[in-house]
Amino acid sequence: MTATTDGSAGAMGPRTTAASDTTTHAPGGLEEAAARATERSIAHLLGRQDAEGWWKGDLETNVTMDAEDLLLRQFLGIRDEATTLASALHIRGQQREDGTWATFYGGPGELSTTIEAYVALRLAGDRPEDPHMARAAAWIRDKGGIAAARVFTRIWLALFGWWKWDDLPELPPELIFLPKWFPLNIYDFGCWARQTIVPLTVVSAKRPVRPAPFALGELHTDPERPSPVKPLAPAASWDGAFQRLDKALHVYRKVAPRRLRKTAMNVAARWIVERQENDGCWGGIQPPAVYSLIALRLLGYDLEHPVMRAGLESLDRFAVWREDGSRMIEACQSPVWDTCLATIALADAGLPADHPALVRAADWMLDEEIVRPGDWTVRRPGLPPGGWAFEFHNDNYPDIDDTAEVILALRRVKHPDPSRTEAAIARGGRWTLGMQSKNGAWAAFDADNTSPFPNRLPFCDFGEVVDPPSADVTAHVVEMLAYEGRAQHPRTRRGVEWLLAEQEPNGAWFGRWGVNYVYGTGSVVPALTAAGLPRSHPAIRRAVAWLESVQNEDGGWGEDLRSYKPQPWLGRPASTASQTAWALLALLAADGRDSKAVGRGVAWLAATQNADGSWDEPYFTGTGFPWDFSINYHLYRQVFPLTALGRYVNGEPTVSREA
Ligand code: R19
Repeated sequence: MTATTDGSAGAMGPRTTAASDTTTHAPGGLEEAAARATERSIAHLLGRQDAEGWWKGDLETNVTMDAEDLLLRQFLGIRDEATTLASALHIRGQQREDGTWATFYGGPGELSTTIEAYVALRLAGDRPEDPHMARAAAWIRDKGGIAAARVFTRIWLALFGWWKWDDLPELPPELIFLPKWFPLNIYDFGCWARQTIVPLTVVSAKRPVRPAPFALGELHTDPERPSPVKPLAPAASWDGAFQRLDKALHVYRKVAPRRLRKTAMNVAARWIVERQENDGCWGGIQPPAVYSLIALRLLGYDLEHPVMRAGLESLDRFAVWREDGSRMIEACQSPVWDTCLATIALADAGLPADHPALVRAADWMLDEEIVRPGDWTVRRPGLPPGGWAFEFHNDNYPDIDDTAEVILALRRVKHPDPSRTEAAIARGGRWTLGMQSKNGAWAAFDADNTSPFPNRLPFCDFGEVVDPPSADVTAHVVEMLAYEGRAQHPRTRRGVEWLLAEQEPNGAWFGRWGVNYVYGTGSVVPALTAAGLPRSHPAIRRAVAWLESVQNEDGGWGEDLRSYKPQPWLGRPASTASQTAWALLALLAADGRDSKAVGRGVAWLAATQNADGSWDEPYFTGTGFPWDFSINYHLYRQVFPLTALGRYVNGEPTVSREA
């Protein structure tokens, strides 16, 4: 169980603070203010390092996590009163005036999340006639009720008979037999979806229904006809073709050879068990753990089986207990990511390379290196291992983003055993180069995970289910390769070419794993300059012009999750510490500290810092899946401002030049 690290979530209103006049008008004053803010921020970050050397901020998402945790416990018959009440306290605390729940701070009500939260509160004993519940139910009905919810939500409801299994897309377990070259085989799915879908094939084949502890008629628009028939798209369209495939699979279900099905489920069970991490979880993230436990239970594993016991124990580690007695479930934990970013920030801020905190961090990161093959070998069979995952335990899925940033971080530390660092960096660099996709760019977990088919399945109506290359990850890799002295390596050059081709007409880059264009642009520009592009390069000038055009009046930058929507939100997103820092990283790399926009941004950071050296950030600036799943990384508001301030005060890190 993780102790709460801060309780700021949800407590803040929109920020109105402007940078103070004294700092914006006096350049000498600004440098002093920046230096003071840097010192305070260093102290704050050092105070939050674990004795083992890592940092970890809470990873806040939305109440779907909490609701599904309770529904899982209900399904397995292990839901207890204390856990239920603590979760209900958190869920109630996140409800808004209009009765809804959102997926990010200040966002609009979201139907599936609101349904799941409502059901979880009913499990906790809240009554339909309670005003907060009646408001939620009325809103749910107004939006189309359960019938309009995403597939995952309706699966959860089907587990208790609140939805008909037959009215869900089919996901046959025979999927596991498709060879690696065949469309829709499990390795065509992104690793997070793969680990979720394999157990769900078992669940949807078994179609279990546990007794419902209460009725849910109030969540249907028409309780007499709960599942309206959706019209079919034209057969010649992709949607129409996949709808008909789903109809065929519903028929196949009735005629599927029983021996084949049984074998498929056994193969799936073995696949799942082989992928359980040594701490009992699956892939370091909560959703696969939840569905794997249900699938294995349905295949006869009892709760005392070592696999099940370890799995159930790992679930408790996703729970953050807060001082008010509430319990929040993290979708996953970010210690490796937080630690490499904190190390880079402290080094940029001027901590000596042999500072004990940095050496401890490097030691811990070196111990976290993954030296065995994982699922990524399916697409890169000959490649030797050597990378880092995002979480404490996720050895089967190292990711390219973490590996690049860990290498950048290790380079900043003077470790007493340099040969150890060198060997780890060499393995990580080789693995990263080998994971380049065919198009010259890099994705998060896999190479060439770009099939167009998984997203077409009626089953996949939530989030991303493939892992194509992105500008932010590619930028981090290019930056790392440049600092490793490999800016001229043909693979680096291809990455740079891909980035240049990906720039949006307005000069920005799309941010896949952070919100959004400010993150993409803040990642790409420092990578391009590190790789040797002149500051006068047209791509860099266009990026600078774009960043300057979206700087807020108060000197900071902010971008709302709504920028992922085709019709961008026309509100004025409030400045945030992490996004202001990302913009500054780009501007500092492009124009240096004398830029006027840089001065105003640095002044905003200095003026909004808390007395203890921290920043507040209720806004979500991390991305799990664009729009559908957003993350508030609680350490982003500390590490990125410190990196930006550090580079303002001390200049850019030095790039080693090729021999
Ligand atoms: C950069 C580092 N990154 C490259 C790693 C970021 C990890 C983010 C945490 C992701 O946590 C998840 C992952 C998946 C899910 C799902 C889910 C949705 C659809 C399907 Br199909 C399967 C699973 C739900 O919640 C998640 C959380 C920052």
